[in-house]
Amino acid sequence: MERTFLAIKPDGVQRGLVGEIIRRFETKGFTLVGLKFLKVSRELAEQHYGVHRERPFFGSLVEFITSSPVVALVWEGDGVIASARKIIGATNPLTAEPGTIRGDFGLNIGRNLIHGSDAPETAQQEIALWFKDEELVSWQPHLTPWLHE
Ligand code: DAT
Ligand code: MG
Repeated sequence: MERTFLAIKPDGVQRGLVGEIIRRFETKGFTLVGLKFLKVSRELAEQHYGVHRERPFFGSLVEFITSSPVVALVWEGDGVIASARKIIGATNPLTAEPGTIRGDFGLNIGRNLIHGSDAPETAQQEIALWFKDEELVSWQPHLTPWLHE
């Protein structure tokens, strides 16, 4: 079953949007399999955003993500990686569609509330980077027959 990694960034936590953001994935019908609340170390931040190391915004991105706690999440479901990206919206909240998390709650590309894995390979890498195997919970929601034919 497909899994993706999401993180509610420091701005989402500070603005009291943790419940609202989690609610969107819960009510869509995806299954929560991992959740933790943590202050991100510089090492973890630099690994997580390693692909952006050469970009001009890398320093401020690492500063921001380590500045205040985040909520790390793993969600499971058919097509969850692409669907979560749609629920999150475009990288720049100003141009993100209304109805998406970034479109509804954000203004600025450096304060875009939530991270979501962009492909199966990055999802796998990010889940392994942020969670130990034993921190992920496989379970069968009783709602399944009401969500899937
Ligand atoms: P996304 O988070 O939509 O996957 P990304 O992987 O291209 O976007 O970039 C990672 C984060 O870096 C993004 O959420 C916000 C920040 N970022 C990206 N492009 C930026 C830019 N041009 N200026 C400032 N921050 C930027
Ligand atoms: Mg990305």
